[in-house]
Amino acid sequence: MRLFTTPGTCSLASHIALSESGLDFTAEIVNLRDKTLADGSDYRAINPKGAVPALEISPGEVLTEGVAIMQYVADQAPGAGIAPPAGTLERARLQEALNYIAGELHKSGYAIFFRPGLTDELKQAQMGVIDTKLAWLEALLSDGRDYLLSSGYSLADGYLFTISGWSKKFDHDLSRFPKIVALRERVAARPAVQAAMRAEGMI
Ligand SMILES: N[C@@H](CCC(=O)N[C@@H](CS)C(=O)NCC(=O)O)C(=O)O
Repeated sequence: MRLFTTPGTCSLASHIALSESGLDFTAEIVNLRDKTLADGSDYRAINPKGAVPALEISPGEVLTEGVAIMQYVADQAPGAGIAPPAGTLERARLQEALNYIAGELHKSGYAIFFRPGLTDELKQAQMGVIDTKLAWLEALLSDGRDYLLSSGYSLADGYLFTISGWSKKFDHDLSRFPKIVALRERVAARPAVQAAMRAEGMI
C-alpha cells in the first residue's frame, strides 16, 4: 500500500495508524502547494480532491478521507488493537470520537487558522471555538482514563495528537487542557508514533 502524506498535516494520523498496524506500506510525500509528487507528477491523478491523506490499496484502488483510511487500516490488522471490533458499542465510541475530531476540531476548528488573510480578531475568536471543542474531550478524560476510549489506545488518540499538534504552530495555549496534554505525551512516547514522525522528518 502507498500512503500519500504531507509533513505537518492531518495525514500524520493515517501514517500513525499504518505504523501501529505493522502492515507493509510506503509513504509518498505530496507537495500540497503545487499538488505534485517527488517525481514532479500531478498528485490529482491519484486523488482528484487534491488533499492528503490518500491510500492506494492496489493500482487504481485509492481510498480518501482520513477517518475511512484509518479504520480500513485498523480492520486489516485486528491484532494491532487500534480499533475495537466492528459492530460493538466500543467501535461506535471510536467512530463518535473520530467524527468529532474530523468535523468539529479539525475542519471547523484548527483548519480555519490555515486560511490566508485571517485577521487577528478572527484568529482570537477561533481560539475560543477550539477551546470549546477541546473542553468536551478534556471532560471525557476526567474519569481517569488514559486515552479517549476507556478500553485503551486507539486511532482517535493518534488523530487528536495530530490535530492538537497545530496548537504550537498557531500559538494556541493547550495548557488549559492538562489531560489532553498528558494524553499527547503518552501518544508521543509510542514507538510507532515516533517512527511515523521520523519518516515525515518531524523529529
Ligand atoms: N476531509 C478530508 C480533509 C483532508 C484535509 O483537509 N487535508 C488537508 C491537509 S490537513 C489538505 O490536503 N489540504 C489541501 C487541499 O485541500 O487542497 C479528510 O478528513 O481526510
